[in-house]
Amino acid sequence: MKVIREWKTMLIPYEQAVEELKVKFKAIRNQYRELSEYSPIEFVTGRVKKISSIIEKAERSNIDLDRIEEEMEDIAGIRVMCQFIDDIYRVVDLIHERSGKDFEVLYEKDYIKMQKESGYKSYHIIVKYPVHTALGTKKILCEFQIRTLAMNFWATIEHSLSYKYKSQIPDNIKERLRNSAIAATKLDEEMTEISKEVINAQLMFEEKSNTIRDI
Ligand code: 0O2
Repeated sequence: MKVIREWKTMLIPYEQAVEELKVKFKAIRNQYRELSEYSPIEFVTGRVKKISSIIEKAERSNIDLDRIEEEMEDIAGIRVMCQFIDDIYRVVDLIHERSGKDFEVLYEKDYIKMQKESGYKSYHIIVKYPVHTALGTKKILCEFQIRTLAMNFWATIEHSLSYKYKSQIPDNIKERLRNSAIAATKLDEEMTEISKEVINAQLMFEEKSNTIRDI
């Protein structure tokens, strides 16, 4: 059994990885904005799992505590929020383009096309990330979760309810959560439609203005 000091030492590279990766994703977002281009990244957050959550998840998932660094993929977690569903796949492409450079993509889970039983939706990518610390270089596992603002809203509320009910959410609440997940999907689809209509209207307006100028 690790003592607190050993846990803290183990988590140092994870803290560093989260800080570095947040900077990298935020830089992508800022570069789009500087170029006055639409950014598929709305905002980015990151966290290192708390020691108590690591131990709780290891018990729940039957992971030997001596193997958590090899088997627990989300000790370091980065969350990328997007406005629209299409943006998620643009971010996924950006991540693939950087694979082999900043990090190595190991595998991914598309919980948008294959929604979880709870109603949870998000795109997960597990990467191996090299961290250079005072204690040497280490490759750690990190999970990227890419989702829309509506998916994030749903997951945040569902997560805090799960915590409140110690993962024993009553059936009627589970049902209502599944219904609200359907409503969140509808919201995402409607927002996509609205944005397409606004873009088309803008294009038509620009075309008209150009024609008038040509006369
Ligand atoms: P936390 O507190 O967010 O870190 P599993 O054992 O199936 O739960 P696994 O196999 O590690 O998890 O992988 P999976 O399914 O990709 O889930 C990893 C993370 O995705 C979870 O980490 C959550 O952050 C998120 N997630 C997955 N399913 C749900 C869900 O139904 N609702 C919500 N709100 N989030 C979900 P943790 O460690 O469970 O939680």
